[in-house]
Amino acid sequence: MPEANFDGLVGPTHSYAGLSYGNVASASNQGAASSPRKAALQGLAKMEAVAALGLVQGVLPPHERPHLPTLRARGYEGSDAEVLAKVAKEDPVLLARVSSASAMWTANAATVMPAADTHDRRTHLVVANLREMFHRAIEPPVTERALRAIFRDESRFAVHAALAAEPSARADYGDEGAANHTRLTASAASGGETAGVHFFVYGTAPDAARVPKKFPARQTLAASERVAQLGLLDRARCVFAQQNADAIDAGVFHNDVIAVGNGNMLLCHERAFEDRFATLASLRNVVGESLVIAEVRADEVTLEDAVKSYLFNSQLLTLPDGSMALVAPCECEENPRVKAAIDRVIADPANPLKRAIFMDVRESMRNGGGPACLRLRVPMTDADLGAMNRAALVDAAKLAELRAWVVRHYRESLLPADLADPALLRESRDALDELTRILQLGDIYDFQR
Ligand code: SUG
Repeated sequence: MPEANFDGLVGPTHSYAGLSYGNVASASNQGAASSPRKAALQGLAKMEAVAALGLVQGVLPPHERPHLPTLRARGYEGSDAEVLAKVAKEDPVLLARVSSASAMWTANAATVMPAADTHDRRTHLVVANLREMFHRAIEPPVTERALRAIFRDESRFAVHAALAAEPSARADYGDEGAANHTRLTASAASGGETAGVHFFVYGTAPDAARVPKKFPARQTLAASERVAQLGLLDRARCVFAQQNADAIDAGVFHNDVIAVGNGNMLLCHERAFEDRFATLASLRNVVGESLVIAEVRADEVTLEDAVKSYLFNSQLLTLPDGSMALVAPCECEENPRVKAAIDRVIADPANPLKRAIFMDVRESMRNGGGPACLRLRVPMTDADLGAMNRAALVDAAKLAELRAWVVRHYRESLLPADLADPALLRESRDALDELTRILQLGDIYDFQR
């Protein structure tokens, strides 16, 4: 069975607040009007397109936003409406932070290590701590509850809490989840039956010769190593490599903005890794000679074009017939150099990639989130699939139900000033309360407890 993709449903407070330093799109769209409804519908259309390829598609819920418990923990008192009014006046950036719908980018929810690769033969999911950005560092507790509600059977799944985020000389754990992790196999098969190699890409380490000068390196080597250890992986089947520091400074804040791998194929930019030759050689060594590395040269696609088009944030998927498809943002089709690079890779018979599908996820893209950011991959076996909470999977009926739910609850348009509107808080809670019933998640939100 091929891997399953769990996409994040965009939340009702989706907005452009310029919260992510080092994320070029987020910074450049700060203050723009957003459309939560359009964003959520674009996400559902992508899920529908991937499901139509014959793949298993699931969904992860948005988080409760604005997150009042975070504001109360920081000393804001009174009714919910009073708290919102006070924080809007005193600290609008804090209000934007606790209102971000950033949990939609589920590539940052966790790192997934399937049963085929772990010593106890369970699938391990380590929730990402996302400690580098305040608005994302409040995600882990609810992400953990959602994952536990979906991957309930402890004889098959082990959900781990996020790594404790305090930096110390011994263990500096900055963890961004699957966005800095790729699982490769010796064939196109990427599902739970096939043994995999785990490729962890970090931005910084204590002995790194070069680190980014301008923007933060979010993933640390210590965190990647700890995740591999918690997942009970065989160290001989893990490769750790440093991300290119110049790429981070060009806006590549996660590795999945510059490289994507699936099965026996790695599609990457030539400036993805700090030590390009050693990194690719160790991957070839561990995965084996069947590994296909499709590199895109800087004279074909500049780092700037890679960041603007999000070419490498495409989903590289193995289809039921064993060939691969690339689900790319439509921005890639509109950039002639990027489109030519995709065509070149598809035309090369050595590559398993046979087709590209272009999707409009512009609402998410404006915050630096492409198709691959929006999904968490879970390689499963048929038995795993039978053991999970299947209400979190989507088929035509569930997609129709979710579309109707979005149209019922989501606003057409939102401005940063609207985040203080107590009606928005009520609308969001009503929507999420209903969603937990649709997805049979139980009471995962603070307002439900
Ligand atoms: O963490 N953007 C997200 C985008 C995450 C993309 N994920 C992956 N590459 N896997 C981030 O920077 C922007 C929110 C704002 O500015 O309003 C934001 O959080």
